[in-house]
Amino acid sequence: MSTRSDELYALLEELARLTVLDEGDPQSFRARAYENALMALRSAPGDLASLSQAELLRIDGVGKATAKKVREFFETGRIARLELLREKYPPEFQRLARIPGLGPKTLALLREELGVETVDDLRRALERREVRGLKGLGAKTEENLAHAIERLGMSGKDRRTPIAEVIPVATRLVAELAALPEVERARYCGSLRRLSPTIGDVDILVASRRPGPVMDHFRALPSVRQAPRSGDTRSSIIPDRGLQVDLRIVAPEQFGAASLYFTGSKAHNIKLRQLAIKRGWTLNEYGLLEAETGRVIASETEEDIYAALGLAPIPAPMREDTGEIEASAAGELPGALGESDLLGDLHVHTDLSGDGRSALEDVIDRARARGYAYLAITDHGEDLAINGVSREGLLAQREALRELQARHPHMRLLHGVELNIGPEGGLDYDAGFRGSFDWCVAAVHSHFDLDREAQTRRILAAMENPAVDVIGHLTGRMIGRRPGIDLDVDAVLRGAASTGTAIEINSALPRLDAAWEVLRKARGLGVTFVVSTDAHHVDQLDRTRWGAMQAQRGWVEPGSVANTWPAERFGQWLAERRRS
Ligand code: DGT
Ligand code: CA
Ligand code: CA
Repeated sequence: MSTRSDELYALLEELARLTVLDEGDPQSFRARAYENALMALRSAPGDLASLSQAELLRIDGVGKATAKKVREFFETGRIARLELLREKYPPEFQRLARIPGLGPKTLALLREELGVETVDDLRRALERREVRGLKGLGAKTEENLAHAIERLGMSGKDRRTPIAEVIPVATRLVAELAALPEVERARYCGSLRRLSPTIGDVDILVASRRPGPVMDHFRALPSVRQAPRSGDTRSSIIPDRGLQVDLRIVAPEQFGAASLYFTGSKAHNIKLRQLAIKRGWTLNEYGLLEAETGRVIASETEEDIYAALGLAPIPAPMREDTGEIEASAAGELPGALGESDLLGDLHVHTDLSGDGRSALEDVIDRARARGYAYLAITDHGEDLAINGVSREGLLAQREALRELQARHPHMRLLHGVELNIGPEGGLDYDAGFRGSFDWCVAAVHSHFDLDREAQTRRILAAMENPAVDVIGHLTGRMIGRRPGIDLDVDAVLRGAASTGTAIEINSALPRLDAAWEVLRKARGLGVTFVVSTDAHHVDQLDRTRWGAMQAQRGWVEPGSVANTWPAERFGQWLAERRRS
């Protein structure tokens, strides 16, 4: 996929989002049209840039308004309508739309009546109890909004952006920089590279011998079109969504030292520097140096620097100073799960689910192209409103899957389902039908506000159900948007170990669930994990890299991840846990 197309997709997504805001209607017909067109464009073959408006219109799902904008983008590099909307709804204002319970209509009302432009404005209006005076809003709304703002940590200078919103922007910037002739290497560092769930700002590092031209190019890049905020340093630029980007440019031989420094975390760096000082060295963004003479001991790669300090290389997601340096020195660092260690995907939707977008055959082809030895298709159980699938629907899918199995002798196809865990731990369908699946994910999709005791009971009940093989996205959190259910994590982990139920590491960036702190607590308890994508579109089968990094961040041993096991061993494990 070309970077140009990726940029177009990002702009169309933004256009849909801002159209909802502009029309004050979450069901906006025009926004839906952009979204549908986006989906169609993503799966259209060939180079979009070469298509005329008429040819674009021939793609099923692409209407005239979108076709025009696609042409406009490829001809001028911009979409005027989007720029208009961006002006009307600055990033600060857009952040307001992320507050749960604050729909576009209310937002428009707050802006008109109270001049609310930012989250801080809203917080002040809430404190002054001005919101309850508005039409249709009461004291209860005030309370809910205040609670939501506090819970999301959105207010003030320490507000953070969910990683899912930052990765696409940062990836695009890095690709654009890497394509410049003066640039030898480019990567993002900071909390983003450590897979922190929320991001303060983006730190991009470039290796180049000609920093001047690189900085000029950077400013001229399409996604960095907006002017730098006044008073900022040379390197701070705000592309979109109010994100700040720090660009640092170093000489190629310093790339390792600079990567280490700007990846952090700060606490990790400080510990490393202490190790250096003990040896009479200094460590900074330019290298590991002899303190007296300034002689360079190591600087080109991170591995060189770790080695000189007597350490095994530490994967970026682990660098939080939670014992990783000590473990590395003692040779006790957990193995680092790699994307390529995953031999199958065990949580995948097709368009049979209301929210699935890809056909069964396409999903299977893509999984095979990834070289998988096994794949579980897990569409939603019927209890899920709108998106769930009836028993008949699933039985028909089972037939289709059996036929496809004959065409794919080298990949074992499991017919699975994603069951919904009810408030008391009940599940969809009846025991007989549940037991007829090869693989059952069970996950929470409702009742997020029960207390800890009830939530814990509910999960434990699901784990004890003989049909359930794995608990999907353990808490149901959507990072920065919805907190997960409150759980007694220790009890849940013990339950997983004693029942042999696996815990999913969900690779979707908005989820990254179970959280890394939970994974860390599981160490040594004998819990089995699976790393799954929860894909709703074939492209999302590729997000295993985030799941693998999340496993690293949680110190999960690759050997305890069931979908690293060869098909035979995986099959044995499944058969055994089903028997007992
Ligand atoms: P963020 O942006 O709040 O999500 O978190 P980070 O970790 O990206 O922090 P940021 O952007 O302030 O700094 C990027 C990296 O630069 C950080 O992870 C470590 C390094 N760094 C920043 N300030 C210091 C410092 O005072 N001392 C040391 N040793 N390293 C620092
Ligand atoms: Ca940062
Ligand atoms: Ca920074």
